[in-house]
Amino acid sequence: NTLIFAFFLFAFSCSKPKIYTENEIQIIPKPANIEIKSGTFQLKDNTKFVVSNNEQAEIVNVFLDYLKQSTGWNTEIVETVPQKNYIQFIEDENYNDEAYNLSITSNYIIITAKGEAGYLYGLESLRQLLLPEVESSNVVTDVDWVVPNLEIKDEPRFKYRGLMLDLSRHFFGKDYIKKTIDRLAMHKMNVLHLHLVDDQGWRIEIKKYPKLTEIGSWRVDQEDKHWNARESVSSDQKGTYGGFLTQEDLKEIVKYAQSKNVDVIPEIEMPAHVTSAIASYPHLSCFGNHVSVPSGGVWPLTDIYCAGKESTFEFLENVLLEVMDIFPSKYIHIGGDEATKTNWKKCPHCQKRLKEEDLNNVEELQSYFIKRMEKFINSHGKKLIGWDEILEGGLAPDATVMSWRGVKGGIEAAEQGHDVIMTPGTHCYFDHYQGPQNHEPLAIGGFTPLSKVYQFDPVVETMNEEEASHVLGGQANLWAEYIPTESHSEYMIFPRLAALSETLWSPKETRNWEDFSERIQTMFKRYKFLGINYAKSSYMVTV
Ligand code: TNX
Repeated sequence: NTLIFAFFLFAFSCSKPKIYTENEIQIIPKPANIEIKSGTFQLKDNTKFVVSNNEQAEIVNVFLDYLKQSTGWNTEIVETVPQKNYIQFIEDENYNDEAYNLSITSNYIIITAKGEAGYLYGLESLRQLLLPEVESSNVVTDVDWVVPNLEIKDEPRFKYRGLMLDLSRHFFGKDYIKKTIDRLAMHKMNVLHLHLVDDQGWRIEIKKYPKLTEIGSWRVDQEDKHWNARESVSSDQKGTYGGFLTQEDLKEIVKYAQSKNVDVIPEIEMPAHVTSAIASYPHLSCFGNHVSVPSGGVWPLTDIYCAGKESTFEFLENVLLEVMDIFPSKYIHIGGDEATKTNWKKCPHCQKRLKEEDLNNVEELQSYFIKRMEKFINSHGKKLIGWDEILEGGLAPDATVMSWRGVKGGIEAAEQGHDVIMTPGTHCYFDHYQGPQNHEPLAIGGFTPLSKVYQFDPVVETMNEEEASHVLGGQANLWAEYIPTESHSEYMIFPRLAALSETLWSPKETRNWEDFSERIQTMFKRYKFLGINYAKSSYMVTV
């Protein structure tokens, strides 16, 4: 009798559809709204993907290439809805740009969105409902490709969700950048800011000025242990460490990024952090002294572009023309940070400019510089972004401010009615330490573990509604002085990018550290399958 009873109990529990609990849904960033239903959908080798336009087909094709790696399936894309077991894409103009709806029933999955971004994010969520084995680059057998029935309604809290890679202090090539774009999309991040110019290397081919990459992209040594202790090398030594991206490389990167809803924003630094440019073309500085591309840090930054000579502006406009031709982004970042203006005070050209323009001091001269560049950039239909130093001496009329010295620059810019991207060093600098310092690779300083990043909020409490509406979002910056290799770069980015993605995507009310720190465990498994050298230490220490 007991046996019969046990049998019935067993049969009953088998026939009862499984209901997932909320903590079994481990998507990062956490979706705005999840409603779990009973039952599951089984993904199989004959599951059909149903599309009704090219946009949908393109996004699905990329997903199927990825899915094939772990499943080995040759999944079909069709245009007519089959009887059962299909994943259908539906276009709905009423959705916001990046919003999507993911509806899973035992018979079908429907992803509804306005366009590519929404379809992509719907699929990224579906991906994270599947077991981490789906990230494997080899076919895995014995995996139940099953997902819970549910309804996800999701859209981002902020429209700007970025990561900056510094390609100057150490050079990172095309393949690594494309890999990073994949990982940004996986976390529903949508901006890659490329820091292409700095003292230690010019990293973008400019056809009109070939010396920028013949000379400016190369420096002497590649020993990186004592960044600040090193001296500049003499100008007759030819550099061996470095590299640059050709215009073809960059166009390829941009195109790839577009397929993943990632906007690539180029940064062409000015007027400081440009020793590499001055090493290539000495006349760009006030006194035309010959300098070489430094291997270590340069401080103070006195060798900067001359703000008096017309030839400086002619050079920069020609550079920007080529840059704007490569990058379709509506934004051009012109840097603007950390200019020491001692040369401007002594330079006859700059003094003449001050008089002519009726300026009171060199801060106003920097403001003149940036405003002039903004006019040029605007006249080509683009918008200017600059680091928060561009506030000094008066902000250019339509500039977007990237606030890095804390949030105060951002607050000030928002008060003046300007758009703001928050990247405060306290929470968003991924070059900082993230675990116990004795056990971590050498870093620039600071302490920004996972939990600290998770506490980030781009909107400051004191802001009123109008000011808050100017906060476009936030960004992590990975300055690369101490980061010589790709695996080290990954180590600094992951898992902190996961925390950042949630602070920028998910509604503030859904944010919960305990819950996140459980979901991140599954993300670690995904990172492992993807071969990402993530930092386990980042999670060990909480602040
Ligand atoms: C300041 S953040 C800089 C960078 C350095 C960074 C190191 C900013 C706009 N400028 O040039 O790499 O600190 O954390």
